[in-house]
Amino acid sequence: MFEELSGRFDAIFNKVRGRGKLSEENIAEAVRDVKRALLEADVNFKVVKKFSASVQQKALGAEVLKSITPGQQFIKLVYDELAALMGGSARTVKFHNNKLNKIVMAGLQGSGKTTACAKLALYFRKQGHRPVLAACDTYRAAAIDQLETLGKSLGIPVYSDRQAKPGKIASDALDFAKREDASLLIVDTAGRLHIDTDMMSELKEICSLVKPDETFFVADAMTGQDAVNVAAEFHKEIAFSGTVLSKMDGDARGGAALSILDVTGVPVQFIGVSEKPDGLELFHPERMASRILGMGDVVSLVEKAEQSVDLEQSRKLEKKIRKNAFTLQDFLDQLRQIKKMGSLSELLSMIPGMGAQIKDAPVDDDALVKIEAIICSMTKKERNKPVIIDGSRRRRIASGSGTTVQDVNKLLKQFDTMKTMMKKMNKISGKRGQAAALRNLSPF
Ligand SMILES: Nc1nc2c(ncn2[C@@H]2O[C@H](COP(=O)(O)OP(=O)(O)O)[C@@H](O)[C@H]2O)c(=O)[nH]1
Ligand SMILES: [Mg+2]
Repeated sequence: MFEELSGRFDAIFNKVRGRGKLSEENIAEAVRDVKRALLEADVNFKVVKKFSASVQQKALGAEVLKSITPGQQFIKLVYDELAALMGGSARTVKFHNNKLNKIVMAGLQGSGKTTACAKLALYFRKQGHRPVLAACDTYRAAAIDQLETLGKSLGIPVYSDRQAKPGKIASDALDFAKREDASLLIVDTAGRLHIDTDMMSELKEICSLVKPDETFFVADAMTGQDAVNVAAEFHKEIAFSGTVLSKMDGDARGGAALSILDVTGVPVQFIGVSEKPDGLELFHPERMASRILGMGDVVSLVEKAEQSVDLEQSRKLEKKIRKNAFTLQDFLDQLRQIKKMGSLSELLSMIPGMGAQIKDAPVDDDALVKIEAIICSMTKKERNKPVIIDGSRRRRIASGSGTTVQDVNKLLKQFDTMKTMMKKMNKISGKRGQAAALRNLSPF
């Protein structure tokens, strides 16, 4: 996400970080660089102008110029402004209890509305809601099938009527939701390739019948400024309450995410990060700002780790390390824990300071697959007692895992080094040593 913009900020910050003092000229230069970086990331020019004026004015204030760490202060300032530009803290949807909550989706064709319907239904079901979906896109026949298929795969009821007009479907869907004892109705609507009056009057009619608690505008992040312009047009016609920015997993440059709130006055609430129904995340402006600025996304990383790592297993592992009883099987288990957390490169990009480094030295997620394959081709005995793995066993393991003897050698050597390191750490001992050993456990 936003690698290019991150790279630009990294360079700008490196320049200011190194200085003991910042002159007014230094600040002016840094602000100019920030401006250029944002424009290149396709941020709306009015937004850029306002943003850089504000940064410049604040940077010339006492905190930055007189600070003993002016570079850091400048970075902090840009971070604060960037987070504020995207809306500060995350905004969650407020639901009513004991009442049917309603969401209407709006946006151009292909922006990701239908996908977002399924994603939101799944997201809110995880929070204890009972969602149902309504297929009000009668403009394209396949759209109804698409929603029905998604609903079926997730076990979420979908209301459709291939003969009726969108308005009728919407009002019938309200009854359907009541019959199903749903707590949430999400209404999919038809988009068009461009804004047109048909689409808008259809939407307005649906909204007047459904009386949604939230109207979400779905914008394709890949389309940058276009998405922002369309959002502004839509907002004039139907005042939507939140934005879902889809396709943030693609090579979106950041323009939409950074401009849409300022231009429409409505914050981004969710981002789409994959085509799959679970590819939806709550949008956290502060975390996004620190990610863009290469400050890492430590909070997200910790949350992700907490979700995936089995605490019981970690404790057992710690014990084994202390007793020098760490085996290749443990190594494999550890590797799988890491994989559960996502791809290695994705994880590394969330670690502060890592963003720029991994861009130059791409982390090879395939290497992990290889290691996994090699260990899987070993017998239980070999995994627990790698010293028995002689030449002929190495050849067998290599051919069994589709790797080479060199690969097997390399892994065994790495494992050996790791064990030696653990032993050393244990000698230093104490909690600190163990923690360090655990941290160094990863094979990279
Ligand atoms: N990579 C990616 N693809 C998405 C995302 N959201 C939607 N898509 C894809 O974008 C295309 C259009 O989505 P769709 O929901 O049918 O758009 P609609 O016309 O607005 O209903 C489909 O191929 C989706 O799989 C996303 O967050 N990431
Ligand atoms: Mg659709």
